[in-house]
Amino acid sequence: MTTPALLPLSGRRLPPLNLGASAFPHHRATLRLSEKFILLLILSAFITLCFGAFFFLPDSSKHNAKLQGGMELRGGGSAAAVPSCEGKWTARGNEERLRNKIRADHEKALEEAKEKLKKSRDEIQAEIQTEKNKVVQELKKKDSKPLPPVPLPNLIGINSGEPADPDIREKRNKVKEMMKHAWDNYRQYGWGHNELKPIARKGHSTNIFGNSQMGATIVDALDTLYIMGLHDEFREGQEWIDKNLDFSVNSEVSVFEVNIRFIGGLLAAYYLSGQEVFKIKAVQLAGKLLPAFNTPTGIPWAMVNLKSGVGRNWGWASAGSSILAEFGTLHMEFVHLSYLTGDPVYYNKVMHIRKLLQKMDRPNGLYPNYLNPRTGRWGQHHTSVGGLGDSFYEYLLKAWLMSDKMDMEARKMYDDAIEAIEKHLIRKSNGGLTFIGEWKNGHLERKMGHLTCFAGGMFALGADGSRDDKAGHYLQLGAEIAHTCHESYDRTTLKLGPEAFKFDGGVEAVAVRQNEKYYILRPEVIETYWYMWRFTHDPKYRQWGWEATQAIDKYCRVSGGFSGVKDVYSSSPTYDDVQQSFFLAETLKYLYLLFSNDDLLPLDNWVFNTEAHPLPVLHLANTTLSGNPAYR
Ligand code: DMJ
Repeated sequence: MTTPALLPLSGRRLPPLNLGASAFPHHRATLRLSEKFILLLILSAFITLCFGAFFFLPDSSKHNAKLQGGMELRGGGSAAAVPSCEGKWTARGNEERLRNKIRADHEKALEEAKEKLKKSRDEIQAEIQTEKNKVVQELKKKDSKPLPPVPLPNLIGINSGEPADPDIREKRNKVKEMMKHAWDNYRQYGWGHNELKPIARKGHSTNIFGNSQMGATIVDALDTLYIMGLHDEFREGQEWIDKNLDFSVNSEVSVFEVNIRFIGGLLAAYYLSGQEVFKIKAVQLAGKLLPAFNTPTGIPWAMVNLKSGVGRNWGWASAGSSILAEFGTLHMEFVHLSYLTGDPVYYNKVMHIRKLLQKMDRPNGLYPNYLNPRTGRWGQHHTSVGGLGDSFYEYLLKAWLMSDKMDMEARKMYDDAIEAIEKHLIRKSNGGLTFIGEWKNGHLERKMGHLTCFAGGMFALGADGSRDDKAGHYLQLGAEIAHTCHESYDRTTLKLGPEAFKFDGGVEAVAVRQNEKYYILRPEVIETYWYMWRFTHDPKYRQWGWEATQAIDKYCRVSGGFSGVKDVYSSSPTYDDVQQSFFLAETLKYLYLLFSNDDLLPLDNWVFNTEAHPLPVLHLANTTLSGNPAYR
């Protein structure tokens, strides 16, 4: 450190200290100089000590010293800048200054509080809100950082598909008109809510979406709007998502539903339109789902609170179990998330689930619907290709398809599962209808759900590439399931399928219990018609699809949208007053595709998630699918 006081003393630079023999003739002068120099050294050491002491004081005293020094300086005297060295500041003086400072601060705070109190409650609330908004904006800025660019997969066939046949074109236009009716009414009466009550003409929601208005219908409908060429409506939806879709809400949602509808919907909208906002939102939401995987086994909870990250399972599930169709229906979306972000975390989560399932014993080769995420043990040995099990099997097949048929591990798991299902769950009724029953309490329940009807399409989709080259067999199985499910529609008054139907005691493809007679605008039967149409081009599938279109338009359409009906066997049906988001995402999309050419979303390039959101095939290297995170 340079000591400024050295210069004024001599008025010039001091000569170097000379202690050699040649120094003696100038002894006196040299001594005087040395004395001066020593004095200077002592003085400079003293000053250095003062500064040093300041820096080496314990924290609190340093703070006080700074505080007091600062106060003195502001008070107008520079002499007190080094007070302790001059011995001017006694302990009492320090205390006094500190007390004054505290007093001044208190007075200032009191003044500010008085000012605040003069303001009205509304003004205070507005101020708090402004502060909150600032914080939220800051967080949003942080969250919406652009993601690293990745090469987009082959996105072909995202437009048109216009059929040449005028009759088919008319049918397709009818479906588009129905979509417009559903959307416009939601737009008018339910905008921002999750779903619509088309009769009460107001918003609707269920516990799967939590207690927040997350615009489920908007997100679910986007890609259908896009492929139908409803671009103004698509843009409205995009704008709402951009401005309003916020996941920092204290809301407990279903991990599965949010994944298939929101993440699937956002990813599909991103791939189709190329708009970054959808990708960013999908990634933000996925981050909020990750805490659900914090269980002793890594099998996720069914529900997670988006804000706190606390997860739990449905109260009704066997012994606190997670559900096969829920934790087993994440793979497609999570692989895409890792692909788009370059972050292996999503991929690792779903691969962990797969590995765990591979290691487990399976009764009769079947996967039970319930698995306890704490113990890693199966719950009740119930197996279903309908509710609670369905899309787990679907995602094994689709994992293989979306890896460009490289993920052989998934294909093997699918083949094994399907063989066990065929052996233990698929039967022919007395009247010759092929059905898929459910395994319950050690025996086969001869009942099939509407949900199970998706399996016809799945068998057809998986025919190519099947073990022992049984393609023909699986295509035939798909056709038989399609036929059975069509019968379940045809044997009703409204020509709409019941929620579940039996093959027992003379009953064939008909619902027996009152609480199984409803139709809630579900897509599965139409989904199977569409896959069968794509693989066979048998005109009966378009015919059956048209029957369903007319029945929906006749019995489910109301002036405020579309509603489910409570009894498909009644000629005067009552409405359930819910327009489900999957009606726009799936039912109308599959109908539209059924009356479009095959070059719209070709199945060689696109794989539909279980909510009918198309995701492109990823051309991933084989090695990357066995646990290597470097798959981009
Ligand atoms: C949809 O949300 C999905 O298809 C899901 O896999 C099961 N069921 C509903 C529609 O019925």
